[in-house]
Amino acid sequence: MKRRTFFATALVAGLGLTVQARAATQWDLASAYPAFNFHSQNLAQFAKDVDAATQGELKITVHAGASLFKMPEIKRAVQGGQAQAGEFFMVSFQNEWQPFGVDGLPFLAGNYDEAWKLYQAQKPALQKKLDQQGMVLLYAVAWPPQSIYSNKPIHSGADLKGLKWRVYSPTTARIGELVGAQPVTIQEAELSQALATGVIEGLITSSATGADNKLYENMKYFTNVQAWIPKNAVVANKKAVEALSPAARDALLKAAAAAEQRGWEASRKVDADSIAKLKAGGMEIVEPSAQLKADLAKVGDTVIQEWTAKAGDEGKQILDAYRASR
Ligand code: PCA
Repeated sequence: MKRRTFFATALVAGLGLTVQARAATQWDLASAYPAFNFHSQNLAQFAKDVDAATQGELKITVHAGASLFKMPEIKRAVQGGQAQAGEFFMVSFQNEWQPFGVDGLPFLAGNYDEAWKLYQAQKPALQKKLDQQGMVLLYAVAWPPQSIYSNKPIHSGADLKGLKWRVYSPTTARIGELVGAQPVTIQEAELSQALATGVIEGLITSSATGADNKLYENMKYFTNVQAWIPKNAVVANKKAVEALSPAARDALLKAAAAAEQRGWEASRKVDADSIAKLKAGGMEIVEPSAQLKADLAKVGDTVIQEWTAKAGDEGKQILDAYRASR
């Protein structure tokens, strides 16, 4: 009798705890881009969807604008569980694992359809890598194509020589070196300030980031080279995911799949809208000259060769799978 009571009490206590934990699961999601940016808005919708689908069992607070962690710290924070989830810019982490940078390779994927195929080729290795690091890939969304902003016209590779060149990844730094520019690493969150103080004379980023940061106030030319389409990854800490009820986990992954699709659609639309904003702000939208294209293609080939040598079999598999899917 006594024994039974003990077990019953333990069972009730156990259930009580589980119910309580389920009712109160709170996640922090760290992101680095301004709240009005399309990635951040997508994250806000994702958090809302998860809340609704789990009936409040999982509440995700999105901390946009690098307010919880700066972009370079977010991945490690999720890995270590200081934040249960986060969004990071994959190509910035290429030195840690070369395939993080495959979508930053010049002229490998120049439009959204190709970028999606490249993502599918990268995904199995990416999921595995993140899993080994104690994380789960929730979704990944492309930035609009990356093009050149400058305060003087860029007709050829030689015109980039000597420019103070803002970079955000090993590849953008290497491109800067190859064209004889002066690479300086600056996070998006610090971009406006760097522009205002004249630290930068050129950069390669999306139409969206240009519009978000009103680059037309400091730069005159947008040279539409569309060199690559890099992605943000949204990840969660694996233990935090495993601690969820099966129903909540399922709802989380479903909401993530929806966010991924919504994000890619938004990215296309934001590209067109942002180019219009750049124009309205007084920027000249320039199509690249044949010379510039040829010069950048050469730099691109070098960068891809170097990447392939470093990325080994894993990199080769991704490129082979991508090329076979085109
Ligand atoms: N904007 C971010 C990442 C890529 C992009 O389009 C940046 O410039 O840092």
